[in-house]
Amino acid sequence: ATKTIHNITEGYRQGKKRLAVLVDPDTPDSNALQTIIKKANEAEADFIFLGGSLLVKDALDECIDAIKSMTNIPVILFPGSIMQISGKADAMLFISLISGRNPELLIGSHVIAAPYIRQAKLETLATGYILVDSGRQTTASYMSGSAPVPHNKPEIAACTAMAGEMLGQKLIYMDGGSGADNPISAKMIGAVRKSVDLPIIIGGGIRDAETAVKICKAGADIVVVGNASEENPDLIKTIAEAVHNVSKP
Ligand code: 1GP
Repeated sequence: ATKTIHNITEGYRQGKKRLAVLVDPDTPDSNALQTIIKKANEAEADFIFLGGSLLVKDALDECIDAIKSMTNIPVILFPGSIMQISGKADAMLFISLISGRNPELLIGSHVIAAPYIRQAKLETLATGYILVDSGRQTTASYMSGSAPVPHNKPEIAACTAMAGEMLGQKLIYMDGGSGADNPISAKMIGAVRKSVDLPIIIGGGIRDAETAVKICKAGADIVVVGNASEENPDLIKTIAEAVHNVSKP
C-alpha cells in the first residue's frame, strides 16, 4: 500500500499546508477523545497522528477502532516503541532517529518490527526524525537516550536532513518533543527546507495559529499539534484554518 505517502507527497508538491492532530492513545476517557475527533472533523484536519511514548497495545487497537468509527481522516501511527504497531491504522511513520546515535532507534527496533508490519499489511512512511532541543527535557529525548540537535544550530539540522534524504527517507520530521517550551525556530526550518526536496513535518510546543503560520511560511508542510489540541480542542479549528489559509491562492 502506498496511498498515504502519495497523499503527503502530492500535497507537498502542490504547496498545500496541512494539520495533523496528535492524539495520545492514553487519552483518559472516551469523551475527551470524542471531542478531539469531532473538532478535527469540523476543522477538516488532514491527519490524525496517534502515538505516545508510554502506552500499551490493547489500548492502541481500541483507540483506533474508536477513532475510525468517528472519522474518515487518515490515522497515522507515530510509534514511540515497537509496542505501538497496529494494522488497524492507515499507515505508520517508520521512524529512524537520525539526530541520535542510538543504533536501536536507527535500525534495531526496525528489524524486530519489520515482519510484524509486513504481516499486518501496514503502510510504512520512511521518516528521518530529528529531535531538536526545545528548552526542557521532553519524554522523547529522555526515552530515546539521545542528544537532540541544539536549538540554535540550523546547519546541523540541515546536514542531518540531507543525509536522511540521501539514505532514502521519504519524510523529514523535526520535533521539539511533546510539550516543548519553544517551537522549532523559523531559521532552522528554513535551513532544512533549502536542503531537501521532501515533505517536512514540524511539531512540539505549537499552541496557537500565529506560530503555526510562521512555521508553515518557514517551510513546514505538515504542522503537528498535540498538547494544545487536548487542552483546548477549539484551537484545532483556529489552527487548521490558519494553516490551510497559508496555501490558499
Ligand atoms: C510531539 O510533535 C509532537 O512529538 C507534538 O507536540 O504535544 O507539544 O503539540 P505537542
